[in-house]
Amino acid sequence: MSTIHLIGAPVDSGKRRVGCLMGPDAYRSARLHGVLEELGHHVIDHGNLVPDAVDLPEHPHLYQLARTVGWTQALSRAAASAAGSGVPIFLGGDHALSLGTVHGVAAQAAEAGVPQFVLWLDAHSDFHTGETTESGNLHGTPLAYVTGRSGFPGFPEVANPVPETQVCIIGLRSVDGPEREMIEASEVRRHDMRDIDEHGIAKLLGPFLDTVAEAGGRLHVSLDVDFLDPAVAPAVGTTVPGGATVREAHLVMEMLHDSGLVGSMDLVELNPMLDERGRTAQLMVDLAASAMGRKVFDRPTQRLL
Ligand code: 5AB
Ligand code: MN
Ligand code: MN
Ligand code: MN
Repeated sequence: MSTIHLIGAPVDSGKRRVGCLMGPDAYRSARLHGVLEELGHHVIDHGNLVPDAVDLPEHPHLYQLARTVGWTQALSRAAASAAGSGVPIFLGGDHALSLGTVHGVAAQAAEAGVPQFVLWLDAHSDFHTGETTESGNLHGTPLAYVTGRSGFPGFPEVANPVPETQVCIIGLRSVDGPEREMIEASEVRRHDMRDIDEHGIAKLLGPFLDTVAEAGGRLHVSLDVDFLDPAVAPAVGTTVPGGATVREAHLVMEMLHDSGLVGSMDLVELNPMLDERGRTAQLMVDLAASAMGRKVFDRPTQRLL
């Protein structure tokens, strides 16, 4: 059984469409705390973080740069301190929050002498830098930042970049031109939806988990709602058809739990404004429960919000 730190991160500055700030409370309303306690874990809800006040001028292209830098600083500190004493689960908030969470857990891992690995479950690669992003939306940039790329003015220095070979993206089906070029020139492991269709998701994830285990590493999991098919997870601003099924996503979570390698997790991009009777929040809570040890046969047949 683990100590689980629930850390609310109502980050809404990573893109134009608002609503992700309600994410943490949607997870609370869907009983995340109780569900994890029922699995026997010691669960502490730390409430919601607030961003540092950062004095930076408006950037001509990068949307809400100062606020996102403020979140990155605050989240990095929180992640570094929680990672040493249990499993933090960050309740987003949009994906810009991972600029801070991965920065923080990687710093703590370096201090502890443990190799940090990252699993990115997402339709998108989030591999833009501040220079390549066309939209200027920073939720499309965290993987480039935490792997140590330049083009992030005002952000904390990345003293402990996650090595490319220690990053795996699964679920890809929407990648912009400059991202594709940078990823193809990198050693980041990546699997698109066709790989999932052709090989099955377990065959993609298994070898990566073996690599983490062999290295004695620790895994940070970043779960973007749009990894899932929008038919089952409508509450996200950046829907892309053709995503993972409910069972594929659960299988990933079940394998993650069996591996015993998960050190921290982000639940990101849930926009409750776009949900239908809370079903996306509910599905994300169910997935988090699977990642923390719930078995298929333990799942309630029906639970109404
Ligand atoms: B998400 C896009 N590549 O840069 C951009 O949802 C989308 O965190 C980014 O994966 C999507 O704006 C970011 C077109
Ligand atoms: Mn994302
Ligand atoms: Mn995405
Ligand atoms: Mn393939």
